[in-house]
Amino acid sequence: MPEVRHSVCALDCPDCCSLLVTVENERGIKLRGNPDHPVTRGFLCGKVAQYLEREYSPARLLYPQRRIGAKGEGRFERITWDEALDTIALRLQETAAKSGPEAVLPYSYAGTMGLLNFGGMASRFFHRLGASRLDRTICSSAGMAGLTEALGVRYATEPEQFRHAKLILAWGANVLGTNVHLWPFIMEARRNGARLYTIDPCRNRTGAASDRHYFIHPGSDTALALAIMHVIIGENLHDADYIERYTSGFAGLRERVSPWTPQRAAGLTGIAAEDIVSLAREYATTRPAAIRLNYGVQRSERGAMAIRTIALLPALVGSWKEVGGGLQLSTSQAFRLNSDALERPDLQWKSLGREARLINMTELGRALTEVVNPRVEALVVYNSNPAAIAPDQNTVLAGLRREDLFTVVLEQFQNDTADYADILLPATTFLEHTDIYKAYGHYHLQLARPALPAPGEAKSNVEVFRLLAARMGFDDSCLRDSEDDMIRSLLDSSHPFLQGITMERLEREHSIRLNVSEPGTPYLPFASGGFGTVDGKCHFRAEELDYTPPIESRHGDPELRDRFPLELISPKNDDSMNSTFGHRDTVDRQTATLHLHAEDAAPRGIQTADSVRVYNDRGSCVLMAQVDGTVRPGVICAPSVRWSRRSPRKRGVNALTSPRLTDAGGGPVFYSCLVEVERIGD
Ligand SMILES: Nc1nc2c(c(=O)[nH]1)N[C@H]1C(S)=C(S)[C@@H](COP(=O)(O)OP(=O)(O)OC[C@H]3O[C@@H](n4cnc5c(=O)[nH]c(N)nc54)[C@H](O)[C@@H]3O)O[C@H]1N2
Ligand SMILES: Nc1nc2c(c(=O)[nH]1)N[C@H]1C(S)=C(S)[C@@H](COP(=O)(O)OP(=O)(O)OC[C@H]3O[C@@H](n4cnc5c(=O)[nH]c(N)nc54)[C@H](O)[C@@H]3O)O[C@H]1N2
Ligand code: SF4
Ligand SMILES: [Mo]
Repeated sequence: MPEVRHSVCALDCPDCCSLLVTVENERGIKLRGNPDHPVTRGFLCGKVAQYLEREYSPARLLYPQRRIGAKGEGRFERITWDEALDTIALRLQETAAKSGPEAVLPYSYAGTMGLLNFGGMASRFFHRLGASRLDRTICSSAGMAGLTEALGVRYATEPEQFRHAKLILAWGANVLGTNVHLWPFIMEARRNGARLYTIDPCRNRTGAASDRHYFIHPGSDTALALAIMHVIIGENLHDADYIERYTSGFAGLRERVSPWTPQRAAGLTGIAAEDIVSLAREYATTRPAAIRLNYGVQRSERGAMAIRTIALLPALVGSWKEVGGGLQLSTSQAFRLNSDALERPDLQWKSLGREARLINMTELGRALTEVVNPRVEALVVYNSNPAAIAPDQNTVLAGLRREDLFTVVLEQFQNDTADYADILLPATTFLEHTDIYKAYGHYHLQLARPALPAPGEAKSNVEVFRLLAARMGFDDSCLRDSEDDMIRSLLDSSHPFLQGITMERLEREHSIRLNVSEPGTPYLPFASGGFGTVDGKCHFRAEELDYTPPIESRHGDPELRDRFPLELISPKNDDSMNSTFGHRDTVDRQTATLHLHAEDAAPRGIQTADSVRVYNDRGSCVLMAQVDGTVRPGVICAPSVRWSRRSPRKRGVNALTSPRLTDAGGGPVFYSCLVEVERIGD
């Protein structure tokens, strides 16, 4: 008889879905969204609805392997776990003895969001070793910095409350593609008369399904937000009462935004002045109005400032006090788990007597080719595919090719990074191991037990680092902890949001809403102040607000713009999860596409289905042109991220992206990228 087991989708997605897996003879035969979960509500996105294809793909890595070809070539031979672990332990010990443990760099991101496998046992292991620490900036650090500047604490409107909004702004947020479980709440609001507007350089499915789509030039959102404030304050549409009670610095804000006329912003953003005026009026006068701000906005050179400025808007119009108002970027900070107990940063003192050096993951290329004292000599990659997803790919690959670099990769599939491994270890999927999940798009904490057996000899990250710790002779008891021990250490927190949430309850209920408000009542984080500042007020600090166009943009460096006149963005592909589904042919085709406008295509002799070479001073890649209305003239869009190993000349879109960092947070600037495009001859 088939049995239904609970699980949680571990992909790097705000929705963090509750899953039901139907299992027969220990084989998964059906995967669906849990109908009883308040956000999942019984459905899954298209990519994970088919996850059993990935689970049982013949391309899954099943055994430890050793590289026998050249780095990047992808030729390997099977070895035993004992051999693999001995080789790794010996190399890490030798490296640490010769050059110091900071010559070892762990590289990981959110291939799984499960906290134990994201960084639990691995963090303990690398802290105990005294390895370099990784600054995990690749996705959201600029946005987090900007949001913290604006609000002091990163709390957000609950997805469940969007159903009460009358106006929803999807601002750099492809809801249908990357956050589809918000969509039913938006549809419910629209059935009750709400309007949905999108602000995006790309008219994707979400833009097409909106009541209005505002094409904005990449990296110009701060100018738009300042002009919206100009109109709101100039026309006296702000919420004087909310401002008086719960904010500070309003007089300065009024002064700061006075030169930010809609006309001025129109030139910078490409949005007509009268549209900016009407958008501002509607935003201030439609009650309640909610903003879904996503991370697209902060992948540009001054992305932190953009997030910060936009995030001040709800305080200006008082929409934080309304059910269905406010703003959501991320909910994750509300999960006040005891991460120090899980990750044990204190172990660094045992190994090094201090904190280890910090290496910014966005600068991996530089870290592998330029950083010294010590040089990175061993790289351990898990939950990430840096050969495809990191910016400035040519430098990253030059680093990965170094013969003196020892690279270990824990992976489920033979992807770009796996091709560069010296030792390649087979990893379990989230359906096969225990983990605990916070979300970044809702407030429900979830536990998952293995729903399916691991195939071949695949092991979880937790298990691999536990085994390695033993091999290295580390005798700290926390390095022998079970998954349940680790979960209990995480739950050991006195924060009121976690009160009453225990392992036993999680086991029984699978998903538990944080105690952010009384059960059944909406959570309004800033209805009456409560900002993360000393006085609980939202500080406008207007003198710090400012807009400068990205260097790599149409209003940026003129010399660069003359040579590379097109602004390239490479946002998420609807059917992808970064590079995770790169083995699928449909995904490969979608991410081989370059959308461009007819006005840019015609003078270059480019037509739909032509092969084109996209290039700048950093590199080039080959894509297939699609001339359509997705973008405006001057902007081109390549849905991402394709596997380079499947791409012509083994280079993907990140061969073009810049190694610059954002204005705050040290994040990548994927969407501030000037290029030129040419048709490849027949
Ligand atoms: N289907 C799918 N879902 C995903 C992912 C995926 O790869 N595929 N990835 C997951 C991950 S890692 C993350 S971080 C989230 C991210 O989720 P999102 O932040 O929603 O995704 P992005 O595609 O990065 O950016 C969102 C939108 O911002 C737009 N954009 C780009 N530059 C600008 C700009 O300067 N201004 C404005 N206003 N908009 C801009 C893009 O065109 C895009 O439509 O999604 C997660 N979910
Ligand atoms: N041009 C461009 N580049 C981008 C972006 C963009 O929008 N444009 N987006 C950026 C963003 S927002 C992000 S978050 C990064 C994401 O970049 P990555 O964090 O590298 O994410 P993925 O490409 O999804 O790769 C995750 C890998 O983890 C593996 N994995 C999954 N679960 C486990 C596990 O339990 N154990 C182990 N060992 N492995 C596991 C998967 O098989 C997969 O290969 O990409 C960034 N790169
Ligand atoms: S990727 Fe996102 S929407 Fe899809 S199943 Fe996972 S959590 Fe849900
Ligand atoms: Mo991300």
